[in-house]
Amino acid sequence: MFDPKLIRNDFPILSRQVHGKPLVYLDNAATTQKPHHVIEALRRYYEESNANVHRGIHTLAEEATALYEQAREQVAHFIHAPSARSIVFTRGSTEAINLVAQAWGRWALKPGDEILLTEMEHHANLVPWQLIAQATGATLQFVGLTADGTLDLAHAQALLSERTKLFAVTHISNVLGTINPVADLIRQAHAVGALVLVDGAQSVPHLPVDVQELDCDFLVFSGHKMLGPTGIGVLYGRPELLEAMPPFQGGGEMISNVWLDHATWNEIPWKFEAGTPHIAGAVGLGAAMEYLSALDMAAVRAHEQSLVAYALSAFERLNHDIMIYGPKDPALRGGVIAFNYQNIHPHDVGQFLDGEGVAIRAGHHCAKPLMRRLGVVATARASFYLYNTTQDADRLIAALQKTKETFSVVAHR
Ligand code: C6P
Repeated sequence: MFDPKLIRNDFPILSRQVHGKPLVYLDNAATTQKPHHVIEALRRYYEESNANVHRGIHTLAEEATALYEQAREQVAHFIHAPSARSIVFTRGSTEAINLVAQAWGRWALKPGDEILLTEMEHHANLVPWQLIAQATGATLQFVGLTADGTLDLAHAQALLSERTKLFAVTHISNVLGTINPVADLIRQAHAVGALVLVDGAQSVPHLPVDVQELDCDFLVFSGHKMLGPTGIGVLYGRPELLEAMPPFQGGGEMISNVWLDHATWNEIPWKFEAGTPHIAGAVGLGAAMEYLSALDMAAVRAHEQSLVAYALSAFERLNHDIMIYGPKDPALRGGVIAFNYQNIHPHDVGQFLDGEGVAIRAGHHCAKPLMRRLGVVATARASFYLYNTTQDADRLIAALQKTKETFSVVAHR
């Protein structure tokens, strides 16, 4: 039975106070807190098995290598990848997208080719494509949005053509919360011969993702947004694509043999892991996946959906002049609620809420083109995760009530 009140006991940071008030952590789209299980896995790794991987023949090196490769197996299992060969460890979603843009893009793109993106992408799934388009002569196309913040699916269909070589699309928007119908989009893109990269930074932590069912070519996500450490992330790639792509970075570990003037490459996935990797990070991510799997990702999704439904109706009852972005239907959105008061700057809202012990994010959320599309420079954003409760939503709403009262007084002085 999924019980967020019990789950909270596993997260030591959630019992701290901020400005003399119990912390309500609602900045989970930025990064998540860590359970004992992950902290303990990191401690155990450093206290008992720390060594470099794939290099030594001593016991610690063998243990560290086994733990690192076991984490890769755990990742493959978590996203239902057919084999751990298709799992490349990166620093995060950003590095994973840059890897595909540089390694696949430089190899596969030529002038006249098109890369299809959407207007709701995070900078991480936009700027790497701008760079590779400039380098190769490929052009960028963008799927527009409907008034309620969903993708314009007719526009996507119209833009897909035999010129489209890659469709890179976010699974869940980090601003609108919109859950995109990626399985349908992948089918449509494949029908014109395009590959699809799914940005799973906001989806893999929050709902069941099965790469075989989706039939995506690439999937990226970040460990720190799913209870794991910062500095570790994942690129899933179809093995035949990873085999065909040239390396991303050169150095130790990614080679098979090296001469003074040339080198040959290691097998996948190590071909894409130059240098000493974040071994402890991978071990921590494996532990995070263990923890999430024990809770069951379908239960995580159900909890977040009901929490967002609860919070959205509480927002409505507030009856403030608040604009909420993204689809109204909680079934169509993840755990993110971005909003703006008409007359209070989102940074002021964020700062006032911090004084109440409520942590949210305010800013452009690394999605400046989307902000422009929404006609704002920034929004406030509350984002929920498995350890949040309806009491947290109540604390948010009570703090917003106080914000409104305080700023109304200031405005009328
Ligand atoms: N969004 C947010 O507060 P990294 O930084 O590499 O772990 O993740 C990048 C990234 C890529 N795609 C999406 C959809 C994202 O939401 C993010 C990270 C955080 O919204 C930090 S800006």
